[in-house]
Amino acid sequence: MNNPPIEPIATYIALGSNLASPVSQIKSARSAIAATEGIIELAFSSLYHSLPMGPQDQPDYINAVMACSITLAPLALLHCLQAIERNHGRVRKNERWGARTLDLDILLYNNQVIDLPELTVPHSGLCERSFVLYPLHEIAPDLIIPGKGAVADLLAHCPLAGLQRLD
Ligand code: A4P
Ligand code: MG
Repeated sequence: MNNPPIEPIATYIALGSNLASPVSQIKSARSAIAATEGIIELAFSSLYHSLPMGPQDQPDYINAVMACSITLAPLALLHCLQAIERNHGRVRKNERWGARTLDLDILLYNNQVIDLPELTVPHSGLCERSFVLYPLHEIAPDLIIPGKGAVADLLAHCPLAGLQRLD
């Protein structure tokens, strides 16, 4: 039997890349996400240049955040995003926070708190990463993060750490 249709849900997706023409990777990923059945783009932040978090012997990153309206269940969304990562040459290695052509993280799924082996929402790093908070605040200045507070308050306590907004 088919699953019942899901009412449109607001979701926020973080995009990051530091290999193989990062700006092109992010733009291409945006198009791929927006072209996915069950996903409608609502807003897209500026691109941001950021210094690597984690191992320092890797290139700088380009980051952005996208707001979407979706009719996909949380794990279905995760699997769509992982397929887009693979299509962009993402190879998963054992190194934590290592270089990658494309990383797509689900930041928020409406106001739901999800704690599954495969999926944690809100994303665990959301509140302390300038390369996530600043683009998120740019497109959703009044957003409240479930269990964490207002994105504007989180941002006020988050150093830029070298983050630069690109034109
Ligand atoms: N997973 C759990 N919750 C989520 C979620 N909300 N969204 C699971 C997406 N995936 C989620 O992720 C590992 C597993 O997390 C997945 O299998 C999924 O089931 P991954 O993408 O394979 O590995 P990862 O990204 O290396 O791990 P991690 O810990 O998620 O890394 P982050 O937090 O994504 O950080 N520096 C700058 N400047 N900019 C960056 O974008 N990114 C990273 C990666 C490191 N340094 C960076 C940046
Ligand atoms: Mg990831």
